[in-house]
This record gives sequence, C-alpha cells and structure tokens, in this order.
Amino acid sequence: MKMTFRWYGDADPVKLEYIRQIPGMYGIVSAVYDVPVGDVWPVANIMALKQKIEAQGLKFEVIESVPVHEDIKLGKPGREQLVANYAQTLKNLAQCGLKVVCYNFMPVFDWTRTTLEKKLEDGSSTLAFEVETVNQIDPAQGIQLPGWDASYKPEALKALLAEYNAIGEEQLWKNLAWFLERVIPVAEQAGIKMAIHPDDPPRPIFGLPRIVKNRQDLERLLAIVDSPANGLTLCSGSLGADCHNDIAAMVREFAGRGRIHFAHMRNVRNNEAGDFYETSHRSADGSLDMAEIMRAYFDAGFEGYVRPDHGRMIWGETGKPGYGLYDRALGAVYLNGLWEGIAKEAAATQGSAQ
Ligand code: DNO
Repeated sequence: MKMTFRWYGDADPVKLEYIRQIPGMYGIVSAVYDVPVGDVWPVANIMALKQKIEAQGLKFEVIESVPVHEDIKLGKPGREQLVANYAQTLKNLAQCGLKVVCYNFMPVFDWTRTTLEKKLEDGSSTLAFEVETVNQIDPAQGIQLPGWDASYKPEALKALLAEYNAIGEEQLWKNLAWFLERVIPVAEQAGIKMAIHPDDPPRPIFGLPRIVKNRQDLERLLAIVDSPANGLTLCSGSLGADCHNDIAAMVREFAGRGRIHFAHMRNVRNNEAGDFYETSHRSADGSLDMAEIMRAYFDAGFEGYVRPDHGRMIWGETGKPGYGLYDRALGAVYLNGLWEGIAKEAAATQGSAQ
C-alpha cells in the first residue's frame, strides 16, 4: 500500500512542503489544470509538475483526474478526435512515469453536496447531502447547489440536462463502453492503469443517469474490457453513501482480482434514505468500518495507492472544502496506523504458526 495525498498545484494553500511532513507519505496525486478538457496534456506540463513534486522527495505516479469530455459521455460527433486526444494524453503520462489515471463518467457534474459547511457537534464543519433538499429543486429553475450554480449558466445547464435525460442509462453504458474499448488497449500498451471513480453520491440525480453505483455496476464495467488496465478507484465514501453497499466485501472481491488500483478512504455517516455527511476517518465516527476495509485490502495483498479522501474543516482552517491539510493528514496517519497494526498482527500470527 502506498499512501498519497491530493494536491491541487501551486494554487493549493496546502503546500507540498507541509505534505511531505506527514509521516508515511509516499507520493502526490495531482493533475495538469491549465489545459482545457478534451485537449492533449503536453509532456512539458506533466514534467514540470513532476519535477516540482519530486523536488520535495515525493513520488508522482497517480493522476486525478484526466477528465472525460461531455461529448464522449453523450456520444456526440467529435468524440473520435476527443478520444484520440485522451489516448495521446495517456501516452504522454506514461512517458513521464505515471502509473495510474483516475477518471469518472458522471454526467455534467462530478460530486454533488447540498452543503459544504454542515456544523458537527465538535465545532468542525463538513460536506453533506440531503435527499429532500435535492428533491425540492426544479432543475428548470436552475440548480442552487455548491458547484453547480457557479459552473453553468442556467440555459446551458438546461440544455445539457435535456440531452442526458434523452440518452438514459443504457446509452450511457454504451458510450462508456465505446470509450473503454478505445482507451484501455492504449493504456495497457503504455503501462497505465485506468481507475474509474464511482458516482458520488451513488444515485441518479436530477433525472441524470448514473451508472457506477454498486457492486453490480462495477462488475459490469470491468467486464467491458477484461484487462487489468481497466480498473477501479474504490472510493469508500462515495459507494458508502448507499448503506446497502458493503465496501469491505467489494474490496475483497475486486482487489483480490487485481482490479483496484487506487483506494479513496473516506468515512461517512449514512442512513436508509440516502442522506449522508462526511465524518473523520475514524471507524467510530462514521458508518463505515475503516479497519475492516483496510484489513480487506491487506488480505488481498493490495500494493496500490491509497489516499485519505475528504476531511472535515478543523482547527480554524479555511480553504477548499474537503481538502484542508489537517483532517486529511490525521486521516493518513490513522490509516497508516491501521495498516501497521494489521501487518504486525499478520506477521505475529504467521510466526506463531511456524
Ligand atoms: C472529490 C473527488 C472527485 C474525483 C473525481 C475523479 O473530491 O473524489 O472529484 O476526483 O470524481 O474523476
């Protein structure tokens, strides 16, 4: 297991110099942010980023994310050029020594929350999602949710939603298959592992199709191209927002088959209705048994990348919601501690069996 930390580049208030001080930190997860979605990432930009990271004694082997253009998700004309560009980006990344590429296939908007500042009892604040709030929104009137309102003009958003509503889930699957059939052979040849991130939250939203939500979806996705290069970012918090998803069982199954390349570790407090909020990483604070999930990775012989996913805002820190330094650093140390405990226990058991 290799512990990593997401870094948003020079604009990130969390400095690489701070990240390297977190005990047990292996590397950085980042992206080239100044190239428009759909264009090729030039080798020079990737190399510049890599050098900055390596100068701090950290490795740079994971990209999060190379975004997939909406026209590919929608299966529109022009997707041929876009997928060729995507493939070229993968080759360039491989040339620079990158190993894993995280991406997602969520229509319109990546993750969705109804608030970014839910106050917890201890005075910290966190990201939360309430089903009722979303149900009350009429997308035709615009979507006043964090991220959505700033990203699209109401008319453009309306048109995009209509396009997706028209294609539905099965067509979205077909468009994903079209993408994977072209990109995975290139990744395989270049030595890159693709790792899809599940839908967050794992449910349809505003009538938009969502297709990476549970064990069955993951199974279907992996079967589209049966190659280790067609793999997963197993995000405990995204999938765990649905209380019917058994994360440890998914880890045992898919890591056991060598198809999880990147583990996002986040804890959430969920309920039957589908509401959730993000907690500290500690098992006792949320609904997910993080120790059990780490044990599942350990038992599967997982050697991939892990990162503490979102953290709460604590100790007066401000900045990008979910991506402060403090709580994520605590998360990394906690996860490393669990791993060390599990590894020592396993070694002791083995020793006593001999
Ligand atoms: C949220 C992240 C996601 C993730 C993308 C991957 O904080 O986990 O934005 O990076 O879905 O493509």
